[in-house]
Amino acid sequence: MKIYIDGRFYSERNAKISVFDHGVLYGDGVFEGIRFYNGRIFKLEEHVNRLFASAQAILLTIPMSKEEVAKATLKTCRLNKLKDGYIRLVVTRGVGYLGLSPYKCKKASVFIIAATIELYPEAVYRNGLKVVTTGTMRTPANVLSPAVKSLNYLNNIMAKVEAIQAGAEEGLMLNAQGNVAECTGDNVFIIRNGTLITPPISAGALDGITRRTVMALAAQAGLPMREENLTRYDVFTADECFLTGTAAEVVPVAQVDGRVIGEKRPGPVTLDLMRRYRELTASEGAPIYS
Ligand code: PXG
Repeated sequence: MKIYIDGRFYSERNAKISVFDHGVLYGDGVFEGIRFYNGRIFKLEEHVNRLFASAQAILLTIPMSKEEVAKATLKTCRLNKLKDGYIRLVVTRGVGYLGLSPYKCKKASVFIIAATIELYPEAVYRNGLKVVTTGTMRTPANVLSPAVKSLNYLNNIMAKVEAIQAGAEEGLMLNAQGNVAECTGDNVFIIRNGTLITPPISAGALDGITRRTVMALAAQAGLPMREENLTRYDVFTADECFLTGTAAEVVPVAQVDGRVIGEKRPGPVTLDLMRRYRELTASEGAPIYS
């Protein structure tokens, strides 16, 4: 495996970051998880744009242009001779001293890993996920904007731990008002009376690229869609529920806190959007080999 770090490629065992990097010391940095399918990176430009927006929000200067980041990402896939997989694109604050101030860090570091990914088992896409509500709530915007895809994932990780300990695959995270924000690494959608509903980003969700893609696919399919605050009751009583994320794609939810959702099996709207999403990922994206 060849890993990109700051303009050079390293073998897996030589790909190293300093213990003085503030990404390690404080989780000070931003990242993206990106998929590539059939030799094309899906939504590369959108991911690079979100990376730069996250960096802008935390006063982090990425020492490359967007075009350079996109090119380095494509090259990392190409050098690893991969056609399908998962990319982790990370920008850390860089090497500094002990002490919080990021102003002591001279230059941000950029690293890119292109690998394969373990999805949920195929059965989950046929039978649906088990989800539980977590006591750990989503970081409120007045603590750290949930729109920033930062290296601070501890609250999501703690929520994921709660979900796993409860025997579920995913955790449903609420905001400070008690409304649904999102899951630990995915956005949430429900279908009620033929309408697709998802919480607004202001409810405390990441502006998911898969979320946006699914909303566009719903519009193409002529499916009524709106953003609206959702309670747990709304999710429990939905006709269908699914999650979206780069890693998970579109994944049906079968059960939330022991309540069976709809007919338990993935519903027709979910199945249709899953199919449309797969068709799109198979045909669109920035070519790695050209
Ligand atoms: N919400 C959160 C909190 C996320 O981290 C999403 C939603 C979905 O966004 P995209 O743009 O991917 O549709 C994410 C991103 C994992 C993993 O291992 C998942 C994400 C990030 C890093 C790791 O499951 N999801």
